[in-house]
Amino acid sequence: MAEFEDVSQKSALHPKPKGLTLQYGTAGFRTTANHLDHVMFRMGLLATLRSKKTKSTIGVMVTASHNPEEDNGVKLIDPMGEMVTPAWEGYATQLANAEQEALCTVLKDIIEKEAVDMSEAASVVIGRDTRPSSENLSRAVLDGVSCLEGHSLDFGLVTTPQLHYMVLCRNTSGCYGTATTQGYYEKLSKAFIELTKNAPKRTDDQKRLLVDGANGIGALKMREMEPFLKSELKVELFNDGSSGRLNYQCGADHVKVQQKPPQGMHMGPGQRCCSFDGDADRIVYYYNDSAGRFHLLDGDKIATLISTYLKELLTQAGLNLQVAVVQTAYANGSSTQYLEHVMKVTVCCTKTGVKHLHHAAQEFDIGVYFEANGHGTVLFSKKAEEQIQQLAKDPNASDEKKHMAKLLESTVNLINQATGDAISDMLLIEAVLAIRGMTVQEWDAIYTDLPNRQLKVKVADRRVIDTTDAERRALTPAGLQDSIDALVKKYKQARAFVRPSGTEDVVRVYAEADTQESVDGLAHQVSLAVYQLAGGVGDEPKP
Ligand code: G16
Repeated sequence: MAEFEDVSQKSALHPKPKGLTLQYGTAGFRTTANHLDHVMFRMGLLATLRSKKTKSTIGVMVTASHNPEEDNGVKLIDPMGEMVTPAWEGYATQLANAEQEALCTVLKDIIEKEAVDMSEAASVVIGRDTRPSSENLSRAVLDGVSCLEGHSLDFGLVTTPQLHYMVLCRNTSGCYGTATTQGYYEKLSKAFIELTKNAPKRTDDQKRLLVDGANGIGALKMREMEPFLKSELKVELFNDGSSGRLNYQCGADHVKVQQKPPQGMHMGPGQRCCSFDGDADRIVYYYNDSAGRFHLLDGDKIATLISTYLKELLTQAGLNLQVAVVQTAYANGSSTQYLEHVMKVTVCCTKTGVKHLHHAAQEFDIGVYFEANGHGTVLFSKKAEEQIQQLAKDPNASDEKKHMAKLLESTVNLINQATGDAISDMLLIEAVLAIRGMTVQEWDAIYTDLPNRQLKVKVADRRVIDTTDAERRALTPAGLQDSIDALVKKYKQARAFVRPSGTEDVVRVYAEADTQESVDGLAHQVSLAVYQLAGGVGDEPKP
């Protein structure tokens, strides 16, 4: 086939460093940017095949999200805006790792296995974050698409969730929304303004929100969106990319892991603040109290706020729809306890990675999913959306119930159901707080987090750690889980687990216990166990 000659020729312009092997991780490929040109070209090829196979638009986002600026990566987006399926993740790994001379054979194998009709048209949309390497890497993706005669549309600088949204809009013929950034701003801001009409009158101070843009794409897009919000939200942007480095001492990951504010933000006591991550698909909130103590409101607190709000609306609307919350092993024990025992919602736990949470959330009428790191959204089933719409226009329903249904409709419109979205989540949180007349302190007081700590350990090969039970227990290396169990027993209300990261070359350690001192001790001892039993490299972890 002519296109294979083209693939052979063009792939020589995007050579694979010999012997380099990469794994499609938690959210695609991620490594230092200068190792990724061939991967991008090949993901352009794969996205084109996926588009031919599904007869739909596929998305390719060039980003390494929370990773340092010198890294880069790629996320593939399936037709309904969700992450690509596990089988195609496998193909992505095979393609990325094929040596130059084997590339066409691997490609042909995938075409055969998936019975891809090469005469089908293909459409691929591409976006990128603000990393200096992203522009060239996205050109490599475009090269891959054109090699297999796919049609491409380059959205340039967009947040990851904006690209997910574009894919979903295009594959629903515009039913989900208009597939432009303008369409995205209009849809979300209209819903936000509708919702905040139901809030008690707010002062400018109450509308004020400090936003840390992680020196990334989220800051640029927040600036673009601001005029659409008609002063219903008064955003003050910090770390907007005009000087600092991407994710350096700022951004959602830094704030969550370090449990401290980002650099450069001037927070008055009680002031609501939030941080986006490098591609604006995660958000965490925080404030300093009058004693100067830092309080973090992470994905767990966000899930609690949103699910409480939804449950209340559903009860008042008289709709019998099941709300469930999906979490991961990182969810703070207090949040799970509160959701299960006080709110009485179904809670389930999946492996890390939005692809797993998204999938689990689809099983419920309304699935609220959030990772503790602030990555999440809400999924409404078709049944839920239909019941809400019917009630909103039911002539026999009471005004009160219709009003609740209208609030639910605007809530649905405000949420990016394709994936977790910092901007959409932020607007939803702001709307909920406004409607309920709630301060950030009152939100924080819903439950108290157990003290917790996250650490990273460098090992020679993180794949030696295999886990089970939604990553809460380690199967290998031998003896590691027994050591963790023994350590956990020494502390009160304690829990700990370890897992290999799928985005960074580290093993992650998580611990929680009754006091900060205990949890810091436990996390350190578990890190030592990882270092000793899983082939630690470099200096031994220090307390
Ligand atoms: C990605 C994933 C998240 C995951 C995070 C960390 O986030 O989308 O679901 O929680 O990586 O994953 P790991 O612990 O495996 O490194 P992002 O925001 O970096 O794309």
